[in-house]
This record gives sequence, C-alpha cells and structure tokens, in this order.
Amino acid sequence: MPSTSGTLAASHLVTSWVDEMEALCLPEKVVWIDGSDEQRRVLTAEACATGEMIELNQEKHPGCYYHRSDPQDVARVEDKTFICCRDQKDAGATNNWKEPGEAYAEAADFFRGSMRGRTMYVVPFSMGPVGSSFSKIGIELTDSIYVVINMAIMCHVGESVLDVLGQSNDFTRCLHSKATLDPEKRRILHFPEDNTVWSVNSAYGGNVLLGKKCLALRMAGWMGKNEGWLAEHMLILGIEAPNGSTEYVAAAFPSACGKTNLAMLIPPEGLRGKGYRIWTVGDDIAWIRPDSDGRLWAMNPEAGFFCVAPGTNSKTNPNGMETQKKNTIFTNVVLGRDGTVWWEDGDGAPPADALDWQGRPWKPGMTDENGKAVVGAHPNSRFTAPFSQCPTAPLSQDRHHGVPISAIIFGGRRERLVPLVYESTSWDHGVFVGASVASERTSAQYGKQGEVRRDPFAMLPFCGYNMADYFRHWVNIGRTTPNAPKIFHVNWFRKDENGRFLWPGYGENLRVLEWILKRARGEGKYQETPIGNVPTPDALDMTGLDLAPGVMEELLEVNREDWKAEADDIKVFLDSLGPHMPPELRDEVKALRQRLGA
Ligand code: OXD
Ligand code: MN
Repeated sequence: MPSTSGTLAASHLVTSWVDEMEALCLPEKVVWIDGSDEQRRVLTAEACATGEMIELNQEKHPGCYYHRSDPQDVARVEDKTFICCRDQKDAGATNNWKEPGEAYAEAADFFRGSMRGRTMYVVPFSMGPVGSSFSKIGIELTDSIYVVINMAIMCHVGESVLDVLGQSNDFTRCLHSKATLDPEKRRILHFPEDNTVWSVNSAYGGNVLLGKKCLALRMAGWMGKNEGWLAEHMLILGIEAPNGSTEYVAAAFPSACGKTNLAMLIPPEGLRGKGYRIWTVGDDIAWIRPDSDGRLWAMNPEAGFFCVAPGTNSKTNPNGMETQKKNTIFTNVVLGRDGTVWWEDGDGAPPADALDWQGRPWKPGMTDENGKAVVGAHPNSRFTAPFSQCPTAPLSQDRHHGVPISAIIFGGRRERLVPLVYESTSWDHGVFVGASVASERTSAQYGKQGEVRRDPFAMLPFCGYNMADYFRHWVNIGRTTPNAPKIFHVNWFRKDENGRFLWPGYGENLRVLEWILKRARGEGKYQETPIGNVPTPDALDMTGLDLAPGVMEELLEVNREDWKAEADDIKVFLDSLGPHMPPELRDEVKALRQRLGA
C-alpha cells in the first residue's frame, strides 16, 4: 500500500479516479498539492537534492531555479499528439486521431508501473480565477516535481480549487508520467468526450503542463464549441488613453512570432507624448465569449508566462526581462558556474565559464568542427514566471471575467507578400483571413525551420476538433454577436530584396495598433485593395520614426500576381480540410480571386 500524504478534502469522484490511476502507475507515494508556499519550498528543496532542479545564485536571481530537460525532449511533439474521439470526423483533417479504446490501451501499457519508486503528485488546478464561472478546473497527476512547480506558476493550484469543485464531476482528468522518456513511446492524448488528457514519456513544458495547450486550447476548444465560446491562441493587450479609457485587442500569431513581446509592448519614444499606458492581459491564450452587450469579452486563463528565452532582452522586451527577475524557473538556457543564467540574444555578456543546455562545458565563441557557432541555450529554452511580476499586468487580473475586445488581429511571419497591416471588410472575410494565416516555421515547432506552413488562426497544433467545424463555429459567433470586433492581419516580418526587415517592429508596432483601433472606431485613413483595406502611406503616426523614402509604400504593397498564387494556395489548403468547410469561406476565396482578377 503506498503512503499518501496530505490528502485534501476531495470528493469521492476525485479520490476514486486518483486511486484508479495510482493502481495503474504504482507510485511509491501519493502527495496532494495544497497550494501552500511551505509545500512548494519543501518540493523545491527535494528537486534540488535529486538534481532535477538547480538553485541559482539567490543574490542575483532570488527565488529562481534551473532545469535541464532530456536532449531528446525539448519541444512540443505534434506527431505524437492525438485527439481521441469516437468519430474520426470530429478530429478532422489537421489532427492525428486515435480510437479512444485503442489509445487508452496503448498508453496504459506505457503508464503501467511507470511511477514505481517515484511519487505521484495530485495537482488540483484552475484555469482562470478560482471560483469564476468562466474558469475550468483540472486535476493533474504527475511524477515530476518540475511539472508541479511550473503548474503552480502557470495556474492556480491547491486546496481552494477542490473546495470550488465540491462534488462536481466537471473537471479534466489529466494524467502525466515521465515514464522512461522514450520518444517512440511519447503520447499526448486528448479524450474530449471523457474530459481526460493523458501525457506520457515527456517532461517538456507544452507536453506536460497539461493546463496550458492541452486543457486551455484543445480541450477548451471542444468545450467552447458546445457551450458557445472560443478558446484561442491569442494574446490580450490593453491600450489606455490619457482620458482613462482602455481599448483591448486580441491577437493570434503562430508560436514564436513575438506574441509575448507584443503583449508586453512599451510605447516607442516618438509616441510617449501621447501618454498611453499598456496593459498585458495575456500573452498566449484567450478564452473569448459573446456577452449580453453584444460584444466579445476575453479572459486569460493562465497565471504565468512560459516564454521562449533566446531573443528576449531589454531592448526587445524590457517588461519580459523585469518579469523574470525573481521566482522564475529557467529551462535549457546557459548556466554560468556562478549560478547565473544566459541565453543567445539576451542581456549582457555571456558567462566566461558555463555549462550549455545539455550540461556540457561551454564558452562564448565556441565553434563546432565545421566552424559553426555552438549555441549555449537551446533555441526553444524557456522561462516560467508569475504573471503578477509583469510590470504591465493589470491589478484586476484575478478578479475579472475578461475585457471587451475592440479588434482581433491575426499575423504570421512572412518575408514577402503580406502587407504590414490590412483590415478585413466583414466578419466572414475576417474569419477567412484567420483561416488563411501562414507563417515560416520557428524552433518552438517540431519540423523543418524556415518553411512556410498554413496555420489557421495560429491554431493548427492546438485546435482540438475538426478545423472546418472550428471555422463554422467562428462564422456562427459572428452571427450571434451584433457588436463583434473588426478583424485585421499584420506582418511585422516583411523583408526587402536584400533580406533586411522593412519594419523595425517591437514597440514601434504601437503605430499599427493605433491605426487598427482607429479603424475599429470607423476612423483612420485607408485605401481599398483586393485583399482588404490597408492604411494610406501617411495614415500611421510616424512621429520619431524615419523610414527611408518608399519603404512605407513597400510595406503596404499588395502585389496582385503574388496574391493570385496565394489565393490558389489558400484554396488548395481549404479544400484539404474536408467536406465540413463552411460555404461562407469557399465564397470568400472565390470573391478574393475575383477581386484579384484571377
Ligand atoms: C508556446 C507555443 O509554447 O505556442 O506557447 O509553442
Ligand atoms: Mn503559444
């Protein structure tokens, strides 16, 4: 009989499931996570004693710890991620599918006895403020202290969650085991009809912090389809004018296109005089609901950030740097011998004497046998930090059921073709724009870097049901939301023929957001093009930013020939999504081709 410590007042529904999973995984011990600082301290000390985590220099990084994942376990694994619903049609063309019975049976073999000699932690968690009617509850069983400590940053965990759950069966049953970390036996399984997630043989963030991508996007998407709301891969940002009124935008970009940087934006020098205040409401996930005022309201179900470290510095994201100054877990970055951390394109000089993300001795300037620079931090290395430490986090975050959205923005990383910003001309056109998002692949995704892939609504890896049904759900939301926001598309990444970025990005993006909010109010100068409305070259406030002559025109250019090819490509993509495609989107492709004269 394994020992159980600190069993919380849980319902029979909860305890009988925990017992069943315990009988499968056979841990030596079961520990219930109560959410107390004291328990977290004890677990952190234990993880440090076993080497699972390393205490950083507490003078320079108070409350901070370091973790290294297995070198074969450094990113989400889309090819090992499955939607396991009864009817394959409900998973659609973009998801891997497994029949639930088979999926359970196969994974049960991997879970069986996987926690022998280990502790199973029971982590009750709430996505969204504890007790809000908009929040969702999950319970994650895991054999990883790293997961427990990260979950405690990323969401609200502990006894209060069980209090709110009471006798209800309305919780997501999340089971995770590192097992042997065998990549071949890695599975991230979603059973939306059973409100269950199973993840095995990984210990890496997106695969194992089951509240995040698994619950808050894939499972919540399915729930939202049935309950009339949207779970989106979006940041939420507020722009407060000096008169105190705040307008909010929600924006979807594929992974590692700068969502966090935009969410934490700092107004550029030239616009400071306008006295804006920026509020970071969310950087990755938005739950969006139509409200009785006919508008869409968005809330961030997370309580922390799980940010890509490389590229984050005091220039690209000062608020991000401020956020990770304390109480942060660093994963797979460079570890200085003095207990400090560093990453490529971060702040300051690299430590002279350090260990790289795999724990090998590393020195700045090191090259491999081909003369190529050896990076110290993994390109997808991360930091996990509490939301409340962000200087632009609103105080009301935890008491709020969300904020009203004035504009929805889609974007991708496109070297060519796509203008800096354009506005869709109707809700259905906006849904079409979201459906046609494409981006060049980055390191957060598994697969070949650099290649353009279609990533509708930036949800390709995260949409937990049939993508065409998801488009239909979006079309329907517009029908039932009389004051729906306007929909826009941005591209910060357009390059000139010499491969140089045309737009400076970062804080300067506020100039584009200003135009978007103006257009949302029916103001602002624009010109019509076949793909939508783009600003006139003089429409953005460029105070303090000198672009070379002709650059703005180049940024805003819509090349008909290139767009004809793009429209063809979009059509092929939509056709590949199967028979559920809403006719409204087929009509939008036709209309686009006509406007282009194709
Ligand atoms: C993330 C991702 O980690 O989108 O947020 O990959
Ligand atoms: Mn993301």
